[in-house]
Amino acid sequence: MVNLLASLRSGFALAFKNVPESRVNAYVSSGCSLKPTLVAAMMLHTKARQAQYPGAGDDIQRFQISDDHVSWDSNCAEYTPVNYTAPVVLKQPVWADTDIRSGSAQQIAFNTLDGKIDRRSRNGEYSVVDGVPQNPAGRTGMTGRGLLGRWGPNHAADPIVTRWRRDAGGKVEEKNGQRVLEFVSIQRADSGAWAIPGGMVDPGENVSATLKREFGEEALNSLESDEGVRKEMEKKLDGIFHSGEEVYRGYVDDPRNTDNAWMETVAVNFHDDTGETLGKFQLQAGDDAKAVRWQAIDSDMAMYASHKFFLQKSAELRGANF
Ligand code: RP5
Repeated sequence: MVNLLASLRSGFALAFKNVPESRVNAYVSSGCSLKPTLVAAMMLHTKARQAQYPGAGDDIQRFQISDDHVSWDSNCAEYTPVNYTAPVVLKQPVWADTDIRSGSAQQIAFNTLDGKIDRRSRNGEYSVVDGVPQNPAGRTGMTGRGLLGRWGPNHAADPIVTRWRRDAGGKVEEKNGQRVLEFVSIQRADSGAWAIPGGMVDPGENVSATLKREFGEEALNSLESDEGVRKEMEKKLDGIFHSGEEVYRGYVDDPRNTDNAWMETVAVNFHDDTGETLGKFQLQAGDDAKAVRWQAIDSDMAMYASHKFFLQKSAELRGANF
């Protein structure tokens, strides 16, 4: 059992909130009963359970569940999640599905590449219950899609652009006997939280194209640059973005997730060892970022969604302080 858990843990590579192994075999008797579940031992989303939903009124509060009852394997008869899909999603912009629960004609092929829309999860096949997908990380206290356009997985990509932090004399700074890595961080306009400059993968788009496009739009303000500057920028980005190292793929503990719609990502680290290429980019916030900066990677930073975990993986990859 211990070996199975260990291999599943490393395979799934999710580190949201650690649940002690003893909990896996625990049964509780507080109205809901818990079945032992391996998934619960590996990932426990917390931001996707925050009472107040982003951008929604105070009257939209998630049903609060204890850690023990997040897993769908735990019977929870009293679970009455609030149903919420944001008005902007219900208006059905191009990036959103229709409300399939209200008898709409849209046919969605879950767990497949559905035309140009990738409805496969990076964590394996997900369940579809009563016609709607079920969040593989468990209960969130909310049904519907909230602010997310797609039922099931909503795919994103996160470019983690790093360089070594140097003092005025060019010497790499150290902390706890290890070099300090810094990354390009943006401040999200929606919540004010600091984040990796990631974004949604467009239908039919390659993740590598999304990584480059999102970095250009949010950290270099490419959308507002004139054509000559943009072309020059794209050339430089092409040179740098061809050799990244993936640090994570799968479920994201995003505050917008619901029981039926959730974020997934591929996070890739692009490192500039000398600080001469990426490190010299003129940063300028654009699109849905309101600020941009180089930020040291450290274990006490507060980041959006699961971004701190992706940064920890990047620091480990480069042998840097965390
Ligand atoms: C997070 O949301 C992902 O990790 C990615 O950074 C981001 C994508 O959403 P938008 O920035 O496009 O809102 O879950």
